[in-house]
Formats: sequence, structure tokens, C-alpha cells
Amino acid sequence: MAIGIEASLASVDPHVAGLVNRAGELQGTTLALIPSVNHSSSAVRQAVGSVLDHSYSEGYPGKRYYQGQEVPDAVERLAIERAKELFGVPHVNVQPLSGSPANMAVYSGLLSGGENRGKIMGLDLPSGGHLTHGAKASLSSRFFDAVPYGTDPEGWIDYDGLEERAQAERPDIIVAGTTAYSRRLDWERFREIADKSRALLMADVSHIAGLIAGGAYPSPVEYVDIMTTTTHKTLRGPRGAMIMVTERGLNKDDLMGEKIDRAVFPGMQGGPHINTIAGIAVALHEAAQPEFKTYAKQVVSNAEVLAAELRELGIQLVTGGTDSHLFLIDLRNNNGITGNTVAEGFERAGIIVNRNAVPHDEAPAYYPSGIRVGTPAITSRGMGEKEMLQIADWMSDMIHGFAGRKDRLGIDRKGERNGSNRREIANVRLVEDVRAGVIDLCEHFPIPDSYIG
Ligand code: DSN
Repeated sequence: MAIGIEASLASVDPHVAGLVNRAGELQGTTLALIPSVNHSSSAVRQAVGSVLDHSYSEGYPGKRYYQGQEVPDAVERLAIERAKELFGVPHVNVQPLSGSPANMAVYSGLLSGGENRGKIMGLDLPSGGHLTHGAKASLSSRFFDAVPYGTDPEGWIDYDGLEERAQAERPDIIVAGTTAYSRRLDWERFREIADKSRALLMADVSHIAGLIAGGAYPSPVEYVDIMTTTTHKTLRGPRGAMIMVTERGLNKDDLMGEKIDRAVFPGMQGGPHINTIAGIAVALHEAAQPEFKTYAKQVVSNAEVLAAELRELGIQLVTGGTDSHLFLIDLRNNNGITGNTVAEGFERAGIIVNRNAVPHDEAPAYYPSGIRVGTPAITSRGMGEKEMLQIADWMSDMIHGFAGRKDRLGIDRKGERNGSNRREIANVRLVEDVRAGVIDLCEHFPIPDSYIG
């Protein structure tokens, strides 16, 4: 008999069922403003939670080391074809388990490693780069030589500095990619710099893949050799990743795709998660619909409105604003209040953000001077300009309120450790008022089950 009868999670494991229900309740009654978070459709989640989880499929479609591959081959081929079509690339690998292994697979596939390690050049972490773009704490700088580029004091990428450094350092791969940078990347300029220093150019579009697919952010495909992305951010799929090789990349090295595939399997990973790949295929189908274009444009317009209103209300933003899905609030002129305190205060009010370093931040990474704010998830709920203005009011009131009580808020590490930050924030009346407003707003904008039709 086919598997089809579902034993309820609640009866098998009430503990885990309770945690899942609590997560649903919290997500439903709070605003997810972490830019890398989104609400996938139930169709995506059904694919991920399906019997495809029982597959073992080491290898690639048509050449597996296991039998029983009729469905896994079809699922993986479908995801690959949909990604090729959506992004306009000739080669796609959908197996990386997430963004970090995807980036590491590109480096290990194309650079020699070992003694002659090869060199990567990426945006440094405090300027908005990712760990795997060569940060000190990441294996990307331990297995390979890594040199960073950065931003000017206002937070804009310093392309002249990048060019100069690239000429001097001669990296093998320049990574054009960000996790906390609000402005459009100048793909053409990156290409010129890569050509002058004879480097390959890799775009890590994890944050903006959905915006690119929806036409709300310029695509780097014509300029870069390789493009990596996660699938769960603006693309609104399950947690996973893809590596794409462009025509340009294949023209330079027709084995580039094969080298990267070998680095993913058997280099970095064993069996791919076919259930996740099915979820990616669903997300790619959703992203190819006309509704997704409207969504992507609204994400950017919501971020622009939220940022502009905050600025109007006296909140300082890195680069002064945004033209993507996210921006950074710079708290350095708010009476010494720090990102951790503001993030915790917001959480009590039901506004979920993450603490974040701002460019040239002298504060420690865990007590940084900024917070990062993004609109992909609240836009998925259907919120628009009116709601952005309301959220900006709440955020600004709380930041000014916390800063005004700075002396009693224990904003230092001691306050963080002994809990005095949290206790003081809990006593701010305004936080309770905002919490009530957030619950009301969430009731009017429930998390959708589906985005098509
Ligand atoms: N998950 C990424 C983000 O939050 O931007 C970092 O790895």
C-alpha cells in the first residue's frame, strides 16, 4: 500500500508538535523584519516535508550510485531546468545544502587549494559581506588566501579601492555579494575590475535572487562567470542553495560546470536532499509567475518607504537609505544605545530584527552599533506603504525611547549578561503599546498559505 496515512505529529510527539505550534503562533503575531527571512508557501513546505525525504541519490540525474532514481532524477532535472529558464543561465547545480557550502564548493572546484591555495577577494564582514567571502573566522580564509575590499565611511562600496587592491593582489576570484548592504551593486564596474586583474567574477546573490527573478534588481548574469544563491530569502523557497555558471563562465572554461559539480559531489557533500530540491522547484515555479514580479517590486518599494520615513523621523541609516530589500540603522548617534538592546526591545514589541555591525564599527560584533531591517517577509503578508509608515513610527519611537533611558538601560556587556537590559526594556510602557499595535496589524495581515491564484 502506498504511504498516505499521516500519523499526526501531535499524537506521536506532543513536545515537538507544541514547539512547531508555538513557532506558528509567534510568526503569526510578530513582524519578521530580518532581511533573510521569508514565509514560504505551503506548497513549498509540502514538497519539503514529503516522502521525497526518503530518497538517497548520490550522484547527478542519469548517473547515480543508488537504484530507485526515477523520481529523484525527474525532480532534480525539473529544478535545474526551471532555474536555467528563470535566471537565463546554461548550467545549474541545485544540490548545495545551503549558501556556505555552495560558496565553498565554487572555491574548491576552481582553485587549487593545498599549497598553491588560490586567492579570493570579497567584501569584508563589517562592510556587509558574508562569512564565506573570506572572513577571518571562516574556512574560506583558512583553506584559501583571502583579501577583503570595503566601503567608504558612509557605507558605499569603494570601487576605486577595490580596483587598486585587486591590481595589487591579483585574486583568482572576486566575489560580488553582500548580506548587509542596501545599495545596488554595479555589476559592470565589478566586471571591469575583474577583467583588469584577470580574476573570475562570482556574484553571490543570496539576498537578492528573488528581486532579480522578479525584475526589481538588475541581473548580474551577463557580467559574471558564476552566480551562487540561497533559495530561502527573497526567492521564498526552502532552505537550500544553487550554483549557476553563465555563458561567459563556460566560454572561459567549458569544464567550469563540471568542476563545480564535482566539488559539490563528491567533494563537499554526499546525498542531496531531494525533498528540498523539490521545494526549490516549486519556489522557482512560483517565482516565474506574474504575481512574483509585483511582489519583488513591492519588497523594494516597501523598504524605500520604511527607510525614508525612519530618516524623516531622525533615525540615521547607513548610506542614507536603500534601493533593495534591506537597510541598516546606524545607532551611533543615539546616546550610545547599541544594536543588541534595540533588537531585544523590538522583539518584546513583536518586531523581529537582527543586531548588525555598521561599516567601520568599533563596537564588538555581539554588541554592535546597528540593526538590519528588511521587508521580504512583511511584503509576503501583503503589507504596503501605509503599514510601512506605521512600523517606522513604532521603530523610531522605541529607539528614541530607549536612547532617552540609556542611563538606566545597562547598555554595556554587563547589562547584556546580567539581564538588566531586558528588565529595563520590559518596563518601557511604549514597548507594551507597540506590542498591542503589532498584534492588531498581524491580525489584518495573516501569513498567506499560497501566493498563486
Ligand atoms: N543568513 C544570512 C543572513 O542573515 O544574511 C547570513 O548567513
